[in-house]
Amino acid sequence: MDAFEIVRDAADKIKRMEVRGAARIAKFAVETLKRFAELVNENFDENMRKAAEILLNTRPTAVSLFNAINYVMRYSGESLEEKRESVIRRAEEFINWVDTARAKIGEIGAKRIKDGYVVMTHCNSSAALSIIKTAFRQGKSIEVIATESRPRYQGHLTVRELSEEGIPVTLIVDSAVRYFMNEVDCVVVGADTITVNGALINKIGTSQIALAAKEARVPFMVAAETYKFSPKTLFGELVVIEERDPEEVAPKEILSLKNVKVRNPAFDVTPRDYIDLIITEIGAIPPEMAYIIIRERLGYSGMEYEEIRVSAKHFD
Ligand code: RUB
Repeated sequence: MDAFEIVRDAADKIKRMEVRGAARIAKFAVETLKRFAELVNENFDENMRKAAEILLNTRPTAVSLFNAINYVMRYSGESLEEKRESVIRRAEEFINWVDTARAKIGEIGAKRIKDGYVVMTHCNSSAALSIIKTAFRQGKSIEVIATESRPRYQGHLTVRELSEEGIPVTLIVDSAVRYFMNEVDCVVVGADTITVNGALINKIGTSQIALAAKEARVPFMVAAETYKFSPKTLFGELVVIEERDPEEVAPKEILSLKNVKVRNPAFDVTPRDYIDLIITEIGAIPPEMAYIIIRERLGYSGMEYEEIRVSAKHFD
């Protein structure tokens, strides 16, 4: 495969959701950029930029993809070899960030899960599951309630993963969340994006769970690596919510009915008032601290918009 074919093939895998989940998408995009940089021998800057844009124009909502690509694209060097080495080094740094952050979130978050807890989770988040698995590995007897997460049923991945780990898990339909909430001790979900004002963007249905949790006084925790915080929201941009093909949610005979519209948003927004804690790899923080993370951890203070090297064309 030639270098651009590798990138287009990777972009296709992300679009078709063969590779999915904010952390996995970010890591996969960075691995792809690294492979690309190893193969490119001319017009390095221009070709890197093109490859970065192809990858960015896949899924619009998870800021992890944007942060990952921009991390790598801040490479330095004068000669081709220096630039190539810098891309490879930065890509490896980012990959290491993904892996170590997930483990650290597991350690920190597990302290909030007590022996005997019933934990509800939604979709399939590697960060949220890291917390649940760490608590279980510490010997705590816990149970999980997992939503199926229509329309793509990522809940099936979650129950499979938990079952392999030996963790008792109950699968429920998304609309049964309120029914089961009184049996739940805490909710743990992942994040696609955290905005500067501490709102969470995650799999569609997350905000309903947060609402039900608040009403039932059940703590609602978010597991989010610091690369899930959005510098773009600091500059006033809104997060684009991906709306997918209606065919994912309704059969053709319904889609062809007169006067019927079918919509399929993939994510929703949970306001910060519904979030008790965000578990990051650098600590458990209240959502109000999102700005500090964007400024101090990601290094954007609002002055250096030009520092953001690559933006998705279709979604801006
Ligand atoms: C996945 C989803 C996950 C977050 C966090 O959506 O909403 O909760 O991406 O996952 P999709 P992780 O399946 O549409 O990509 O913690 O693994 O990054």
